Amino acid sequence: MLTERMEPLMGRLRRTADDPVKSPRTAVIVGRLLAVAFSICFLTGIYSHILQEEPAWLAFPRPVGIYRFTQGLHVISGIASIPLLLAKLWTVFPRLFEWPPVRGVLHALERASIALLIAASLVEVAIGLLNTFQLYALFPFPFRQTHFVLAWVVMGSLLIHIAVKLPLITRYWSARSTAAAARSGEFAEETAGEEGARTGRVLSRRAFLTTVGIAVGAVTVTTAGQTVDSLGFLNVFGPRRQGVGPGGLPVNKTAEQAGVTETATAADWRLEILDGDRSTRFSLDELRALPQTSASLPIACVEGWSQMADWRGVRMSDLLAAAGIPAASDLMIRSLQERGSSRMSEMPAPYTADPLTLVALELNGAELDIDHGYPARIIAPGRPGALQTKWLATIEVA
Ligand SMILES: Nc1nc2c(c(=O)[nH]1)N[C@H]1C(S)=C(S)[C@@H](COP(=O)(O)O)O[C@H]1N2
Ligand SMILES: [Mo]
Repeated sequence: MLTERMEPLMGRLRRTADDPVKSPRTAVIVGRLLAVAFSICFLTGIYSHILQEEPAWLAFPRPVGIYRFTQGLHVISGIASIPLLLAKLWTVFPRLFEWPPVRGVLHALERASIALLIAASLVEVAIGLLNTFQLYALFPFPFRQTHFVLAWVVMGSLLIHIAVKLPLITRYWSARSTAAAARSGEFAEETAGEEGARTGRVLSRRAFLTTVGIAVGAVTVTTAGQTVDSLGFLNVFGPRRQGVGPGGLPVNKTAEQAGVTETATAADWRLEILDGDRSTRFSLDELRALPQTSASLPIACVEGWSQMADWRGVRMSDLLAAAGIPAASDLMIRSLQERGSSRMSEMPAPYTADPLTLVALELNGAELDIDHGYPARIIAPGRPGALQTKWLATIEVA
């Protein structure tokens, strides 16, 4: 009964397959681009995820902007994949209504993997985009872990999808192979849209792909400026503006939001270095009296914005030496902030010993603004912004 009523509808949907926009060739073209965007996003995402776990074996402090580059690429490729994903769904839409919906066990598995791929991809890019706007409080699950697990689901189901579709992908890989398939007559239904070459309807594919290209370009150039300096002036939708903020640098969390306005400005503030039960305390003047080092290092936030800045302060290794502690020590760094996920960070020895890792007291030639971590903050090369702890309270040898 249901089948009888559904068939004509499904038939009608299926017939749109002779539209070149919905032909396998278009699906392959868009699919290739999407696979590239997803792969870049996946690899840079894995790197970011592992870095946040602070393993010493992955300490790459050089080049200093390495994380700025990979995370910028992660968010750029993630945002670019949104119009590509929508275009791909549009292209294959008729085929999602294949009838009968299941033709056997293998076919059922294949369709299930596609359903999983579509659902996981949509959720993945949606929560990623929300994260760039710091809206992760919107969902009731931990962002980073969920984003990480879903990434594997997306890539796993994508690999299955590619494996299943491999004959079709190779058939429609190039214009030449597509023409050969059309000529052979063997794939008449699939290549129906390719007939448009004569009727002029192939133009609609070109128009479609041009539209997709413009959409990808538009979302990219209007957001990439949050991390690519030369595109800063086009940054309309990126949530952070380069150069805007105290000291010419954006602020991710203000002192007020972190609840440290009073403790950070208290006259009795001391930076405490702890090693077992030994404690050494430094006032701000005592920190200023130690040798001062300058370093140009970026703040590179996981959310996709980043900016270079000039920092000045005490080298971490000099500070540890002043407290009688070897430079290459694993550290636990704590902020005055009492709540919130970025109130502390671990620092593996390779970063601690790095001559560019500073307890910064100055930013861009002036005393640190309270929103940038006054009286003292961490700045280290090649690390995610979330680990550049502001409003330091204690540094403990782990
Ligand atoms: N104590 C503390 N330090 C912190 C944070 C925080 O919330 N609390 N945010 C971190 C994050 S996520 C980033 S990206 C950088 C941003 O530094 P900025 O606000 O000085 O630009 O600070 C880091 N240090
Ligand atoms: Mo961040």
